[in-house]
Amino acid sequence: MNRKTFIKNTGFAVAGMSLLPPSIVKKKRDAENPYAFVKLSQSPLKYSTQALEPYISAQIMDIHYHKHAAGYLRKTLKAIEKNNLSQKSLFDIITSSMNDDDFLINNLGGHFNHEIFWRSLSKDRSLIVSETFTDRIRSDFGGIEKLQEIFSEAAAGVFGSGWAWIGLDPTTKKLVVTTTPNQDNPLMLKAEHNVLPLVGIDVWEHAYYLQYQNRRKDYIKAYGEILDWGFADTMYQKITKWIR
Ligand code: MN3
Repeated sequence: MNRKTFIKNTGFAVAGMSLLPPSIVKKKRDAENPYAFVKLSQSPLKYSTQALEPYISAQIMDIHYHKHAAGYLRKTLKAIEKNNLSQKSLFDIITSSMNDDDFLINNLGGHFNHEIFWRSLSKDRSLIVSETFTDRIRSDFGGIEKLQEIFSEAAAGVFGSGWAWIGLDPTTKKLVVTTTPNQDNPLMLKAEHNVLPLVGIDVWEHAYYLQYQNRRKDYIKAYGEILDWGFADTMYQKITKWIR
């Protein structure tokens, strides 16, 4: 879908499109925003850095969370200050043109992506998902195994550094698998396919190289073992409710 349709259908540029005063619409929107958990801080991990072994080593988790992701946040804070954006929500910034500032795009993208990534992982992952989500997956992909297969193939096919995502297309209301290069997020206007991401896999080498070296496919397989479908379901429910 093109940018204008995306903005129109998702209500991101909602002022003037509602009978309610924009301030109230905005408040309602913000309160229910499925990405409200992304703040200008790192959320604590809901598991220890060792908890995902043997799938992802404690060393990787430690460096990834405390060094790489922390660095994206630190630089995001800098970029937000430089661009006078502290009054805006991170969601509003990431879905705007972001002043075409590459430093801001790369680092806010990095922060945003990792906040989703940590939540998508769990050692005690839930494989039980709601009927509505199961039906959606079955209708769009034929089943959860098939979805996981397509998602894994997309992740393996990312050239260089980037991400693969399972997202909801706000126009068709269907689930799609898409990829983004670098630290781009499918919410960004520049994304090839604008979708609302449920979960994403980080295929930067820093996410796996210390343990898997060049065996990206083994890392993707391991990720599949700790992907929390319960979280994907929660995001699906929040997103569908929000864009209704
Ligand atoms: Mn990373």
